[in-house]
Amino acid sequence: MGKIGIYGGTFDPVHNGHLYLAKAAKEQLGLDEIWWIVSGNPPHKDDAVTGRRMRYDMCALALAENEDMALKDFEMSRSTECYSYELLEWLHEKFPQHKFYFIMGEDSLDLFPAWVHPERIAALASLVAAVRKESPDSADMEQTSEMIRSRFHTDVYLLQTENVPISSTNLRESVRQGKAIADFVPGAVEEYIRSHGLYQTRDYPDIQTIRSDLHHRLKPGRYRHTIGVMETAANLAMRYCMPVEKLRLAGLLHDCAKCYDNEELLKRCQKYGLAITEAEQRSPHLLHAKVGAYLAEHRYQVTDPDIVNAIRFHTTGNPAMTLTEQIIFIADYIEPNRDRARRLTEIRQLAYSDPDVCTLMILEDTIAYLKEKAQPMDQATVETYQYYKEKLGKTTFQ
Ligand code: DGI
Ligand code: FE
Ligand code: FE
Repeated sequence: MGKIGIYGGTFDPVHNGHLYLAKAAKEQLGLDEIWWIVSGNPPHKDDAVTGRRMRYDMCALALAENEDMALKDFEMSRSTECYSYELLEWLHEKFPQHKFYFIMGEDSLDLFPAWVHPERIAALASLVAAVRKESPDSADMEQTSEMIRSRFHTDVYLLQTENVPISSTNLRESVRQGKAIADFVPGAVEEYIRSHGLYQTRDYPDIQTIRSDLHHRLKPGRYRHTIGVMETAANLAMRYCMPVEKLRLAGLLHDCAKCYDNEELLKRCQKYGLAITEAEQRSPHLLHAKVGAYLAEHRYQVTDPDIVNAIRFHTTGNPAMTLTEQIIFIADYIEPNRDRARRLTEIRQLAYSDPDVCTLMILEDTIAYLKEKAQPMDQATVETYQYYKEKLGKTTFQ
């Protein structure tokens, strides 16, 4: 029988205060493991909550180096919010051998009786709440916990904690104001928030204006493809709880430099001061990605670096792409007007279920195609392929 702490929450984003509380619970109660459970997205539309996948990914980064902290994925397939009593009933049924300790966010003990079915929670788990050391409320907390003990016939543990003045709400606001948050979240989480452009309300340039500009500049077939990538990127954004407007814009702009021929691309690289790789020298069409990224920033006034990079890497890919970059890379390959690639049906399906495997298959097929045509391979293509192959454990699908 294991003593398992259950730590559920929105974690939008996960921060050092969460880690501190989980560690305190583990140490003070002698728990074997803490199971972190990231809540689903509420069914009503609520822009304040980031997509579950991203909140989950941030927790994975935060917990990567903590062996006794386990990130559980029980709710991954559920789109609706799961009440705590439902979660505990489910856990109790699946893991009858364990004893559960339900860790409550700070100061929520007195609200416990107002939860949905508190008696069912209390029947299946001990309750754990944090009291700040030397807090004037600690006497009240003792009283509250006594009341809950006798009313619900369950153990209630009070953790002694330092005052950790961090909240997810404040962190979101800090990011919005451009303030540093490095002191309050693990480094990898900070990097994730930055690279995904989370919690920033950005003013995106007007899609309609750019659309009509591209309608004039691109050949009809290229324009059709562009719209196909834009809509496919929007679909994938919905699938992965990403900002739809942002992905549409990235899709719309990804081939914005396709109106230039090779000579013009080389000329513009020189003019804009963009470095040219060996493969690009020999296959200058590759440069439409770099030049496109430059135009997005300077001609179309895109300020979001994640969008600019998605355009920059859309042809070759890049190791450890952000989800935005990956979606554009994939959408470019699978949009409805595409019909030549082999394994397209399979790759299209994977786009909506496993973006990493999908990315790897696209790279495999692109590399096979380049070999067949004796085309020079860009270093970025090779490195991206190796990165995803390694990430997925050497699987090949040939
Ligand atoms: O611009 P699109 O045609 O919509 O699509 P894209 O930007 O993905 O470009 C696709 C072409 O680029 C396709 O013919 C494969 C080629 N490509 C991808 N990686 C490399 C490459 N060509 C060379 N020479 N080297 C690469 O590493
Ligand atoms: Fe392209
Ligand atoms: Fe394209």
